[in-house]
This record gives sequence, C-alpha cells and structure tokens, in this order.
Amino acid sequence: MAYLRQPIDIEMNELLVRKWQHAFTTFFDLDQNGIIEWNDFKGLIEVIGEVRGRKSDVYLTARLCLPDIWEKLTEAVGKEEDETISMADWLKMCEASRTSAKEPAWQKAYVDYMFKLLDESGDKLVDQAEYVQVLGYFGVPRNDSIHCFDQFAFNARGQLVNSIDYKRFVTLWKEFFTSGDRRSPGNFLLGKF
Ligand SMILES: [Ca+2]
Repeated sequence: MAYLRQPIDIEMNELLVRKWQHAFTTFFDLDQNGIIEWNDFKGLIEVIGEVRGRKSDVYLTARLCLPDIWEKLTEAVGKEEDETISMADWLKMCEASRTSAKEPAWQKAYVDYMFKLLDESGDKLVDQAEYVQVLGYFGVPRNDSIHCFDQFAFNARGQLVNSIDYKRFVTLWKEFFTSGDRRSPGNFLLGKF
C-alpha cells in the first residue's frame, strides 16, 4: 500500500477514532442531534454571549469568526454551508487532515478562536481555572477538566506549570487530532473521552 503516507496500526487507529468522536460529540454537535450544522455554532455563540456578556470581546469575536470557521469546515468536508456534517463525514475529514501536509484552514481558525475563548483574563496564558470554566460550557465535568489539565500542563523539563501559552496549546491540539500514541499529553486537551 505505497500510497498510504503514514500507515498506522489498528490500535492507534482506534485511539484516534475515539478522540475524533469525542471532539464531534462534545465540541461540535452541541445540541447532540448526531450531526454538526450551523445551528450548533449558533448555539455556541449564544452560550458565549450568556456567560461572557454580549459586549465582551470574546462574544463579538465569536460572531465574527465562527461563521468563517463554519464556512471553512464545510468546505473541508466538501459540503455547502447549509448542509450538515455527519460523524462519517467528520471521521473521513479528520483522517484526511492527519495525512495531509497542509494544516486545514478551519483548524487554524478554530484553534486560534479556542485559545482566545479559553484565555478569559487576556494575559495570553490559559490557567486551570479558565480551562475548567470554558470546558464547562461544552458540558465537560469540572473534575474531569481538573484531572486533564494536570496531564498536559507541564514545561519542557517535565515540571507542572500553572498555565499554558499559545504555542503549547497549538502543539497539544495537533497531538489530540493526529497522535496515535497513548502517552501523548495532547490526548487530554479536550477532556476525558
Ligand atoms: Ca447538532
């Protein structure tokens, strides 16, 4: 199978699929009707408006950025903006993104937005309290978030740190979506799965 650029074994595949399914159900299909559609993003904008205030920078950014992210996401799946994304579409796209040399446009935009959303205080760092609070918007239980934060919040020397910066966040995000290694700290970035 020479055309498979990065062949992975069955066990790795299973881990990746579980992570991708978790991202789909927890972070994208917010109304849990089994498909991702614009309505889910609309719901997220509403939640951000309620919890952070309709005059907050992060809410205004959500209104500006999320329609663009939705456009890029549907494009990556090969759909129109008024169509829906099924779990099968999503898994296929995640696998295609993993083996593609170029980072998908929607991922870059989404990860930038997520970091902004997480960094409530605006100091360009995400601490545990901010992480726990924002994952709570997506229904991740507090204890799970506290546990997960300690699994990835450490520095290059392996020492636990109080907060992570954008660069670390991006590395962890990439690990979440592309690593088949059970020991990757990024596996914990989006809560327990
Ligand atoms: Ca949905």
